[in-house]
Amino acid sequence: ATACGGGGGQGGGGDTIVLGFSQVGAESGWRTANTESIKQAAKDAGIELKFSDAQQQQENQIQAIRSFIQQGVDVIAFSPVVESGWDTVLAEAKSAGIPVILTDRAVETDQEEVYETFLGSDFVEEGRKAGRWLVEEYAESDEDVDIVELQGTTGSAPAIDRKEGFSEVVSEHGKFEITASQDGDFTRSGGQEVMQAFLSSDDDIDVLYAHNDDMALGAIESIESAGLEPGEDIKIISIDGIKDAFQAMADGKINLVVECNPLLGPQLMDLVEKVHAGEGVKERIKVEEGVYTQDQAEEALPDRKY
Ligand code: GYE
Repeated sequence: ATACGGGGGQGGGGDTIVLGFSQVGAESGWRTANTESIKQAAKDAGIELKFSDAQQQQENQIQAIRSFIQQGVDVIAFSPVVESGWDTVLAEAKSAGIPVILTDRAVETDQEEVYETFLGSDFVEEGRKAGRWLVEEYAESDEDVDIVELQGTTGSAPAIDRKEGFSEVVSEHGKFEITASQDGDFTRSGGQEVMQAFLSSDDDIDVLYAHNDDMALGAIESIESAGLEPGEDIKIISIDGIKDAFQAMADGKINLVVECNPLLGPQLMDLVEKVHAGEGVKERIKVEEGVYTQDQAEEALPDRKY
């Protein structure tokens, strides 16, 4: 029987694109905004989304991708929790003839043509932006500057690249020294715990460089519990630009936020449609981002979308 109107529904019209998406987890404000953006954009584009949350575990992601292959989805997209270890599952998707799109984070592979495109930020450049601001900030000072670093998840593209870009810039100046650097897994609790450990072994920290806002916000709690003033006694730089970080900046507790835009949903759905239609897409698509200081925070706050 044929139904008039009705629109879609199960088994209706074979032209609805089915997208399997494997998300990293729900570790940060950035991630939550990214997930919402993807879900909303899929709805808006009329794409059927099979969404799976890997709780920051690579094996969960591999399992999810295998299950998408088994279900015969049209396109697979994922945000790889770590950079390496994807060759086998990517080869499996390829031999099943299912195109793969990487979003947010990159993979490390020497295989050719195992994914269509990578949509995401330039994390090395974000690290450089953080470093450049610091160099400017201390331009007039001859004293040594002790920096502690809160790294994102070990082995993840943003942790590797944000460290690299930052070190590249600050290492050109002898006065900067990264005295401690540890994994806080991109979470508030991770940031809080690791910062507490940093503070108990060093009472002369000048700067905290956090690979994301959530770790910086967790660290602020530890700095305050230690009787110090975040943003004053210890300068704080973080990356992402979530509302809470803008609020902390407006309150004087964070000094610089390097923006990393999570609202990738609409662009991703556009790529899904193109790839599904067999159209060529660029191999690398970067996201445009800014840098914000305390004097801009208050004004920018109402317009922040995440
Ligand atoms: O900066 C962090 C999140 O991959 C860019 O992951 C993303 C990072 C983001 O947990 O907050």
